[in-house]
Amino acid sequence: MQRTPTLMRRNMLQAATALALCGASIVTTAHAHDFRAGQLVIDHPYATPSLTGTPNGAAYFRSIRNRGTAPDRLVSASTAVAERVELHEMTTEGNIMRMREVPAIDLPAGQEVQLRHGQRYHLMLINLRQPLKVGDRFDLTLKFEKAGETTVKAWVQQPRAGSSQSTHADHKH
Ligand SMILES: [Cu+2]
Repeated sequence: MQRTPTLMRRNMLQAATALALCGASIVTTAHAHDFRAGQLVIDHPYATPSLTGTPNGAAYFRSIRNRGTAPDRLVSASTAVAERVELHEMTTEGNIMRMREVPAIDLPAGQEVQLRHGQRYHLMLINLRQPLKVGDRFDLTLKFEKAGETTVKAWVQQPRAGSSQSTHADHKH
């Protein structure tokens, strides 16, 4: 009978260790999240908080990585939080920054395309149905030419200090 308490104690220790490990992995994934669609790795979809009085918002990714041997393209996106989503390219002409809608964002084979705030491309959320606040999460459905459709979770967060000061929320369409 003397063995029982020892055994119980060991089991409790194992349970505690398992809990600790489990907790650790939850903490790690809370800082970044990624999704797969075929050969594509969609890393950390996020959106900036919307500005009061502006109808539009913008969504970004840390990157989309194409691990395959064939090129793919992001051809459209949609979300319940906005009337529609446009794929935008930012260009600088002289000192003027311009945005234009593009039919697709190329994802070359074996390459990682950066789609962060202040970089070449972003997703424009046209006519938001609700304001986007820091900490919110929303579903964003992406359609790729080859990898098909996939729904990812976008996190609303303040862009890191030092990134481009331009907000795309106020440009006209
Ligand atoms: Cu835009």
